[in-house]
This record gives sequence, structure tokens and C-alpha cells, in this order.
Amino acid sequence: MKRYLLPKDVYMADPSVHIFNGKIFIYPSHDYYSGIPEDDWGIHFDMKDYHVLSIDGDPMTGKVTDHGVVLKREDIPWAWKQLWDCDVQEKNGKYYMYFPAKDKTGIFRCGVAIADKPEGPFVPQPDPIRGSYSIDYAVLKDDDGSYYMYFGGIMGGQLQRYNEQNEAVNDIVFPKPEEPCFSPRVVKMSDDMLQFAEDPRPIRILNPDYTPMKAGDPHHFFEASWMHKYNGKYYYSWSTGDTHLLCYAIGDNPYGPFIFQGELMTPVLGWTTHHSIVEFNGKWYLFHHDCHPSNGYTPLRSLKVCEIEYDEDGKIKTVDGSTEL
Ligand code: FUB
Repeated sequence: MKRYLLPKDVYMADPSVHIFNGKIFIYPSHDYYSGIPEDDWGIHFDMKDYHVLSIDGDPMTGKVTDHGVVLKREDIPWAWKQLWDCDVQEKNGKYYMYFPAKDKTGIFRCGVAIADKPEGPFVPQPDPIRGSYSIDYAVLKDDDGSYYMYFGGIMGGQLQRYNEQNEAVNDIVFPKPEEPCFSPRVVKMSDDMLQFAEDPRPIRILNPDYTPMKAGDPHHFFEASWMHKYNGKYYYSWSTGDTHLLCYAIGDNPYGPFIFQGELMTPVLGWTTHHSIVEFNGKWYLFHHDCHPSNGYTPLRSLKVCEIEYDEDGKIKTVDGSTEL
């Protein structure tokens, strides 16, 4: 069973979900009708602000509150456009939002905005994180109090513009189907949560036989990194973009490598989906989006949640993404 979280004419996507102070908080992208024609570079996703949502109690039945606009483009000194998927983490009573936006030269950077409460409002830092690039930043708080950011997205997300040493490249080459797929990135955050503590590293997604996942594999990485822990293992999950799946892989530490396990969810209606996985009161939930309410119109996406289950080996049972409810 699935649940839409907002009225059918309110479009939000890319839900990053955390439990703060015992309550579910959702940090989504805010879609609206921009009229910009769809292209392969996601130019139609021209989002201008962020809202925060919270749920009273159970994700499948609890009342959803929209806390309104908590950060907007015109208040971010360096940002030009396209406020895409964000995430928020808490440290020492402060809440840090990490968000991608194109800077005034058209390059995606990671901004940071700070709040005193999980529901915001968030005050942006004057500059993006030094050395940041690409999109879809998701931050894990590990059990030892370290924070790790996972990021990257291909095509409109610009990951192909960088090599694995984090240098911008002049000649962009997409891997051939028989070559390893692009690698998302992981980086430890600085103690003050405002910068990277090290250079971002490529994440290796390996097949069960320890060979690198290939670009021609339908389970290849495309965008939408998420990390959660289950029984002490690190579950890295992602969207495959053009094959429209959510997949996951398991590792023993936050940097990987991660061994491919399977599909989290089969394709939804609409080109993208994007997700987060969270435990609440002993049950596990997959937050995501689809386009049933907009009749399949990809720029207008709707937030959903469903419960997920693990088997006794820690494998997640695949969710059928095609069903509306
Ligand atoms: O919402 C804009 C982009 O679409 C996100 O950053 C991607 O993950 C995809 O969902």
C-alpha cells in the first residue's frame, strides 16, 4: 500500500527524510509549472524554493504539515537557478541543509543553509562548499558521530564533467556499455559541517562477483544517492535514471565498495523517481515520487511513501513502482 503525502495539485519530489526529535521531517524539491520544455538535461526542473514537511506519528496515516517556504533562490547570494534535491542533517542542535543550485556560470555547486529548528527557516552561507560539484547531496550521520555526504548525477547533474580526481575535464566522455559505469562520490564533512574534510572519493559499485558494474547494466548508477544503515551494514541506494529503477548495494564501511543486491523499486509513472529510506517505530519506509497525479507529466511530481520489508538475510523486498496506491 502507498500513500500520497500532499493534495494532488501540490507538486514536490526528491524526498530526503530524517527523524528529528522523534518526528518525521521531509526535505523535498518543490516542483511548479515553469512552462520550460522538457529536455535530456532536466532544464524543465527550474525550482525556486524549498519547503519542509513533517508528519505527526505514523507515515502511512499521520497528519502532514507543510511548514512553508524555508529557503528561496533570491536569498542565496551565489545561486542562479535550479534548486534541486536537498538534504538536512543535525549536529549539536543546529540543522544544516545541503542543496544544489547552478551558480552564475551555470555550474552546479553545493550550498549550505543553517537553521535552529528542523522546520527552518534556513539561512544560506554566502558561498557554496569549496570544491563541490554535481547534484543530489545526501548526508549520513554515522554511529561514531562522523558525517558523510554522498552525491552525483549524470547528464543534467553534470557528474560527467569531472574526473575521479575531482578535476573539471574539457573532453567529456561517456563510458561505453562494456566499461564501468560512472561512480557517485562520497566525502567526509568537516567538524563545522560547512566544508569537505577531504577530497571526494569515487564510490565503487561492484557486482556480486566483485567486478565493477558496467555502464550497459540496467542497474547502473545515474543519480539520487541515499545511505542508510541496517544491522550495522551500509546500504547505498540510487536511481538508474534512463532505466528508471531504484537499486541498492551493501558495504561494510561508509566509503564502500558496495556489492550490488537488487532492485528496490521497479519503474514509476514519470521519467524520474528519487527516494529515501528511514526507520520509524521499528518499521521501514521508502519515500519517493511519481507522476500519477499529473497524468505522467514529468516536471510535476508527487510525494509518496510505502512500507518496505527485509528478509532474514537483510535483502529488501522489491516494491512495484507502477501502482498508484
Ligand atoms: O529534482 C531535480 C532532479 O530530478 C533531482 O536532483 C534528480 O535526482 C531528479 O529527481
